[in-house]
Amino acid sequence: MTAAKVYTGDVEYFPSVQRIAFEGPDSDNPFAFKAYEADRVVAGKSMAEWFRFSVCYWHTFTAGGQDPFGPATRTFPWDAPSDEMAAAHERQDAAFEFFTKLGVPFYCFHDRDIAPQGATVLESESRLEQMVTRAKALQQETGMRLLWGTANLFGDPRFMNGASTNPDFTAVAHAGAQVRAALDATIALGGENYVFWGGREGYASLINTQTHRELAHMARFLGMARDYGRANGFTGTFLVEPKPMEPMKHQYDFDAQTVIGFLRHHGLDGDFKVNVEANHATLAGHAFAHELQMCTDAGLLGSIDANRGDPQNGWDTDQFPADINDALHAMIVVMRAGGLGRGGFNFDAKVRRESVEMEDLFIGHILAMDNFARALVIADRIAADGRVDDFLRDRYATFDSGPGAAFERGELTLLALRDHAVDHAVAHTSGKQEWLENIINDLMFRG
Ligand code: XUL
Ligand code: CO
Repeated sequence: MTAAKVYTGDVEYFPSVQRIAFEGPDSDNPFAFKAYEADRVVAGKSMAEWFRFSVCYWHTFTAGGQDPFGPATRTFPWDAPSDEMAAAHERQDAAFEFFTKLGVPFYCFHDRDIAPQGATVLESESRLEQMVTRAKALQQETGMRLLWGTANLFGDPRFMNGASTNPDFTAVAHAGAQVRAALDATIALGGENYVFWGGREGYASLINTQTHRELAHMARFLGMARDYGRANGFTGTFLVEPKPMEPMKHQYDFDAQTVIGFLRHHGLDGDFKVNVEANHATLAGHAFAHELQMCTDAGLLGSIDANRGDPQNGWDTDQFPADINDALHAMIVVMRAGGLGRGGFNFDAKVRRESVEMEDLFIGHILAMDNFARALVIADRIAADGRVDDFLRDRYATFDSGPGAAFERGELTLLALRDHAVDHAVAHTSGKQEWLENIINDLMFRG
């Protein structure tokens, strides 16, 4: 599933790092996997198949650590050429070297990550086409695949008031032009999914916003993108990525349940699913696993942006996912769902601004891949042990037969509920959370 050999272009950008191999739990080599073993079969599927890991272009190859208080702290050698397109070629070579050395099967990009915006719509389209032609050749040479493409509809000042929800129709048209080109790119590269993250789709103040119109425009826009994609051969899944705030105060795609309701209300749920990002869950006041569970229940779990927030910081820190407990609870849900289908685990994550060595980019991804691999193994151990699943099943046993089952089938009236209550007292049954939590902690360290 991963590239057969390491790719290097004219220049080798990461000469100190070779292909990352699995060396097992006793290894102290920072450039080796301790837990992620691509071919190891867990619960009927290889680790590579469970995860379909993906590297994102933006945090790893375009953003060097700039924040509102200071510039980039990492200087990328591929940014050296003064010609923007020459730099884009070098960045693409460096990206494919990184992907193939890390041994992931997938990558993701925004249009502007791989091709710098031109002075006009036409120039932007032609630049993207050039970079897609190059990407196609590199994918063919390495076996790398595209997990998803997307359009950056939040960076350019023309989108400061929104993209598909902009109060100015011409801005909506510019968003449409970008999505058209990004869909063409995704189709040409065999992308498995196409993502909409509505960073500017929201508002700062009701005093200048007609929310009902903006929401209707967003639904219309998504439907137009769906129709264009389907008419032009896109067979993958469209994904909406929820986030409650940042950059806008109120974002329309607040959380998974909001997006699920929106997709169903507008009849988009046959083509669209949800891309759940861990840090966005934190910002919405939810656990990562909660968001995954809501999507699973709705049959709309599409893909995952695997990262983490910070419990003390209220913004999108996009850290590499290092928390085993968080990953474990996510994997329990993903395993029960049977996996992500055409989705994958995309590392929408960045190394800290202070992590300035080029090698740190590898170390961040190795940390995350090992963390999820351990979580998968522990989730499987919990399933095999059976006590948690047995408890969960028994807890709802009153709905499995008799009047509880009739209630679920819709055969009882409110009066029938009342009659049952007259004859029965409620049993005082323990929820056993502490017992279950200790089973999980125990199984985490066994084996
Ligand atoms: C921003 C974010 C985006 C999307 C793609 O918070 O997560 O990078 O994943 O636009
Ligand atoms: Co994301």
